[in-house]
Amino acid sequence: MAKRFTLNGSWVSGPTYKVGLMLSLCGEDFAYNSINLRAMEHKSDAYLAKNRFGQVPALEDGKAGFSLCQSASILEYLAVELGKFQGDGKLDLIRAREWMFWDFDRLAPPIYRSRAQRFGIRNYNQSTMEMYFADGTAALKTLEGALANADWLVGRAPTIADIDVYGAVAYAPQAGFGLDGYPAIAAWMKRIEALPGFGPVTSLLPQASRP
Ligand SMILES: N[C@@H](CCC(=O)N[C@@H](CS)C(=O)NCC(=O)O)C(=O)O
Repeated sequence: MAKRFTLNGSWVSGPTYKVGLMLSLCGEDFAYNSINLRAMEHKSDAYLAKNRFGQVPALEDGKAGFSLCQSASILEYLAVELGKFQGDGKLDLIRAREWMFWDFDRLAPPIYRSRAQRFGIRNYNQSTMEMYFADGTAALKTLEGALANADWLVGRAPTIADIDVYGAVAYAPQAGFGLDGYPAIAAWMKRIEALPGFGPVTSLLPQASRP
């Protein structure tokens, strides 16, 4: 049977992982289109019709007949549409947005970019790398403080804020940020990893398209 959702993305992409993780935690089987970034498939006219910004991921909703881009927006759409991980009421969703905006302002860029450097995808100079290390460390300290006395980022249950932020922190070791000095983050990650449907960054996303 045709799947409702098709995720367009790359298995090495953190933002694609966030959406794959959300679908998986929601128990939603999804089709997957592998977008070849090296071949610039994400800049083709066909792909730009799905994501005007020419980035992965893009989520197609076959039932609604449209595509969405920006992982945080996609997470919020899925939460509302599927009635999962949206917290308890409107304010929780707004609070979740606070974390998701913060993530792509403070946390994800230093982690993703440091990782890209380590994988040879980028070639930043030393002072830029030092800046990313300082920025990433400051963001991890902020997160550690928030989780010191709370199981979840918003309210008393996991929300899209946790899924979104996890999708950045999970790449920290690959990016050269050790997590040993962050016990609250480590405990929170274990709580997320224990949720039904969880899959790790190394194996959740298919490496090839899947109908
Ligand atoms: N804020 C976007 C970021 C997406 C993003 O940075 N995607 C990267 C791959 S991880 C990409 O498509 N890069 C190619 C490009 O920007 O041209 C989101 O959360 O969806």
